[in-house]
Amino acid sequence: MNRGRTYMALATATMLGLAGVLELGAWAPTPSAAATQSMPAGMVMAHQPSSSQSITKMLHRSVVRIAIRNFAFGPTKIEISPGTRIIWTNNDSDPHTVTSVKHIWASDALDTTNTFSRTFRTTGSFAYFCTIHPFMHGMVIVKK
Ligand SMILES: [Cu+2]
Repeated sequence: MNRGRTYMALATATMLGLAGVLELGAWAPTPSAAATQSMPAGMVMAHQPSSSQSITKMLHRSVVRIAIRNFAFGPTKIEISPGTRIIWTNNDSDPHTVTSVKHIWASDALDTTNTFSRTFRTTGSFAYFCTIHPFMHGMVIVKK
């Protein structure tokens, strides 16, 4: 089987808007074959693909930065302490947004080098995505 060709097919499927189907698997307890294969395909190229299970712990910091690069939030899934301010910076030439899945917050479209920040004061899990590219997902976990 030609893995490269499979990646290309998945990347093409993503461009055609099937990303919604693929990304559902990314947050499932057991990542589906489609989800694990889709990660290195088009979205995360120069960037080390983080597994859907990995959580980057950035506890007890006042400020934490998340980069938006190659159509992905990095780190994708982070754990912070209450009161931490997160600053997202768009490093892509395409615009992106940082938008809460539950409509708790919504950024404007960020042009290249633009930033968006939010201070997380309450505990919980906060999923977000890019409204322009809905396959771009991130998660902020706030834990005491
Ligand atoms: Cu985007």
